Amino acid sequence: MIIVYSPDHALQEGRSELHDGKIVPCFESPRRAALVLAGIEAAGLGPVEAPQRFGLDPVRRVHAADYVAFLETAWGAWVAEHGDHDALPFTWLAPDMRRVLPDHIDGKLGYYAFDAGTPITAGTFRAAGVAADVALTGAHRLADGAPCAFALGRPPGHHAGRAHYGGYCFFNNAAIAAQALRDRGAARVAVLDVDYHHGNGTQEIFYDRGDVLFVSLHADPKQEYPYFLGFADETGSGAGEGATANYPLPFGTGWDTYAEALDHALGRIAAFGAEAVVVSLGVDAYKGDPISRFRLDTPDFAALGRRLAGLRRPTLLVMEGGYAVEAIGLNVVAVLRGFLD
Ligand code: SP5
Ligand code: ZN
Repeated sequence: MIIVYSPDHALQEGRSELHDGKIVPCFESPRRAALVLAGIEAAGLGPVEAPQRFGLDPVRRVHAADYVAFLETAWGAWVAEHGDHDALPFTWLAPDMRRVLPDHIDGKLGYYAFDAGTPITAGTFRAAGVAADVALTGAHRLADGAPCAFALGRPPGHHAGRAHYGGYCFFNNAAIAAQALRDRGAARVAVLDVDYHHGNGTQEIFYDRGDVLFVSLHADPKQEYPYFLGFADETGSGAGEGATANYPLPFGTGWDTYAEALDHALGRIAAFGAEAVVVSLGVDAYKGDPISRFRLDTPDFAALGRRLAGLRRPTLLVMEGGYAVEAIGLNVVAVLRGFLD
């Protein structure tokens, strides 16, 4: 399987995030991708290829131009105001307030962010651009005829919406790749999100579109982050009515419950007639994940990979979450091996 990877992901190295009322070291770290690559090399999977550069036009196919420009300039504005340490917002827009873009960087962070877990650093914009290039390279490989590819990038993407960031995500790599597949001629593309957290950004981006199906298995937002999207009654709007499907699952979900929902989700993708599938591949449903509460074990990830392959469609796997760093390589390799079986 083609693995797309660049070491430039390490340009995003946040220092800390707000977690359980404390400032703690970031869970989303460069070690994650390095350990996944090490696992892939140890398993003899490959070839590992560098991404091509696509620039920002394909990013702006799913993100607002003002949002992209904000990310490009935020670090400089932050340093000028506060000095050379990570930028985090401390206040946000409540629904009854006015959505007017502030001039001050602190207000801008609150305008575009939705959590205090996603630091902007000196390298954030470049790293996010490389992560988009990694996903885009995989998408173009599929469009050129490859049956599958794995986009091993970070920062992750599925929480990033058209004009907001959060959940360790800045550019929505999976959405950018899905749009690129559409632009390369796939009439219908499905995004299957198996990260433990709901892919609120991806859902928002495609919510009113009938050409991209979004299907997500995740912890019930009544109990878990991101809390404010991902309920079962969200099914799309307008031309996208029926092209969103959410499977919220309870804390403690293990493979049996998960597999039942997964089979249902895969049935939706087959019925939709997807010509290509983008998988938002988080492995944070793992039983040992430090911030998650599902119970999948490493062999279950192999079973997940086998089921994904059972769709028998061109498939791009895009790295999302997974924070049990000691197991992240094994879990991702299990998915890839299961897929290739
Ligand atoms: C890409 C991705 O997986 N992003 C996840 C972002 C989650 N950030 C907030 C996590 C809050 C977890 N709270 C769990 C409490 C455990 N004591
Ligand atoms: Zn996640």
